[in-house]
Amino acid sequence: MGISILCPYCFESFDNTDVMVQCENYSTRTIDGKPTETCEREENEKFNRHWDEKVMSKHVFSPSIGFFERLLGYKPKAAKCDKCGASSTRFVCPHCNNWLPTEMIEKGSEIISIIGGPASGKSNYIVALIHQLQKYGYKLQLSQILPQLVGRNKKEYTRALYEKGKESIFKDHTPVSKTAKTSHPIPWIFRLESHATKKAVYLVFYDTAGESFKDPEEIKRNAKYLEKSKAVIVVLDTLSIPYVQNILESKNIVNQDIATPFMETMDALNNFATENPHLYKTPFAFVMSKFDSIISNKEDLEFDIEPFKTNSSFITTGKFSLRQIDESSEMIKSYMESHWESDSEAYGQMAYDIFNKWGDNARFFGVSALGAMTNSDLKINIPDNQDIKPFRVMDPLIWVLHKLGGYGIPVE
Ligand SMILES: Nc1nc2c(ncn2[C@@H]2O[C@H](COP(=O)(O)OP(=O)(O)OP(=O)(O)O)[C@@H](O)[C@H]2O)c(=O)[nH]1
Ligand SMILES: [Mg+2]
Ligand SMILES: [Zn+2]
Ligand SMILES: [Zn+2]
Repeated sequence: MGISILCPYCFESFDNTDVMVQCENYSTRTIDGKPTETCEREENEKFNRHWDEKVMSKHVFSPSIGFFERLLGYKPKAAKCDKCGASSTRFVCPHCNNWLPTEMIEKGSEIISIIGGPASGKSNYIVALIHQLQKYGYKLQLSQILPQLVGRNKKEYTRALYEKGKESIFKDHTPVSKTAKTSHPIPWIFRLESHATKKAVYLVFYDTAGESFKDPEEIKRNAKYLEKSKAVIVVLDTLSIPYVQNILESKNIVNQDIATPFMETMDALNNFATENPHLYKTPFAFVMSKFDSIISNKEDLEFDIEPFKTNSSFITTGKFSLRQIDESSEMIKSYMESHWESDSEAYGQMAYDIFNKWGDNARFFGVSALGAMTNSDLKINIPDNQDIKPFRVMDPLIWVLHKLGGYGIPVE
C-alpha cells in the first residue's frame, strides 16, 4: 500500500503505486551509446478528455514497481518505456494523465483553494503572496517556496506564470491582467517546506477566472475542488462595498475595474456551504483585497486602523501573532456591523453568520497585493523609484497552515 494522492487536475485520488509515467524520448537520446528508437506521439484519450482537446502526446505506461517497494513505501524513480525502452521520470495521474511533480507522488499534497468573483484581486494576490513568502517565509522557518515546473505546456508552468506576474507587478508596476476563462482551471502548484518539522507540502491554488464563481453550473464544477480543499481563501473586493464605494467616489477615487459585489460572492458561497455543511469545519480565510484603499482613506471612512498600523508582525519578531490576526479580524467585523448597514442590514448579518457557522474556523483579513491604488494609466500609483509594498498578504495562508498543523509555525 502506498499513499493516496489527490490529483490537482481531475480531483480523483489514486494510490501512488498506481502512478503512470509518460515517455520522454525525444529521439536524440541514447541508451548505452546507441540512439534509441523514436517513440511516436499518439492520441491520449484521458488527457484529451480532461482538457477537451485533440492533441497528440507521448506514450504513457505503467512503471514496474517491485513488491518491496510497494511494501516499504514507493520512491518514484526513472522507468523504462514499454514501447521504445527509453527511460523517463515524468510522472502522470492515472486518471487524466496530467504531469505531476515527482516529489508530490512520493509525499502527497494539500489543496488550498483561492476563490472570488471577477476582478476581486485573486491573481495579483497569489503573485504577491508567493513573492512575500519567498522574501520573508524564512522568518517562520518556511523555506524552499518553489513554483513548480510542471504543466500542460511551458507557458502554463507555475514558474512561468509566477515569473510573468512578478515582473509585471514588481518591475513594471502594472497589475497582472485578467485571467482567461478555461474549461478547467490551471492549478498553481508550489512546494513549501517547514524547516522546523521537515514537512514538505505541495500547495495547490486555483486561480479561476472570477466568472466561474458566478454561474451556478460553474459553481457545481468548482464544488469538486472546494470539497477536497483542506482550506479556502475567499477573496472579497473591498472596493465593491457600496459604503466604501460611495465615499471614495465622492473623493474622485474610482477603481478602473467593474467590481463583483461582495454580497454576490458571499451569497453564492453561503448557498453552497448550506448544502455542504462539512465546509464549516474547513478553515476559511475571508480576505478583503485592495485594503490599501481603506487605510489611505481611513478618516473619510471612519475606520480605526489601529490593528493595521504595521505589516505582519512576524516579519520583525519571527513569531506569528495570533493576537494581531484576531484583532484585525474583529475590527473588520465590527466595522461591517456598524458602518455598512446603510445597504440594509446585510453586511452585519453576514459577518454574524460567518462566525456563527464557522466559529473559530473563520477570520477576516485586510490585505493589499499592490500596496496602492492604480492610476488612470492602469499603473500602480507609486513613484517609479520606489518598490511595491504588499501589505499583510501572507497572513491568511500562515493562519491556515497554523490551523492545519504540522508546519511548526512559531506563534505568540
Ligand atoms: N488598490 C488596489 N487594487 C488592486 C489590488 N489588487 C488588485 N487590484 C485591482 O483589481 C484588478 C483586478 O485584480 P485581479 O488580480 O486581476 O483580479 P482577479 O480576481 O484575478 O480577476 P479575474 O481574473 O477577472 O477573475 C486589478 O487590475 C487592479 O486594478 C490591490 O492590492 N490594491
Ligand atoms: Mg485572475
Ligand atoms: Zn488527474
Ligand atoms: Zn517511449
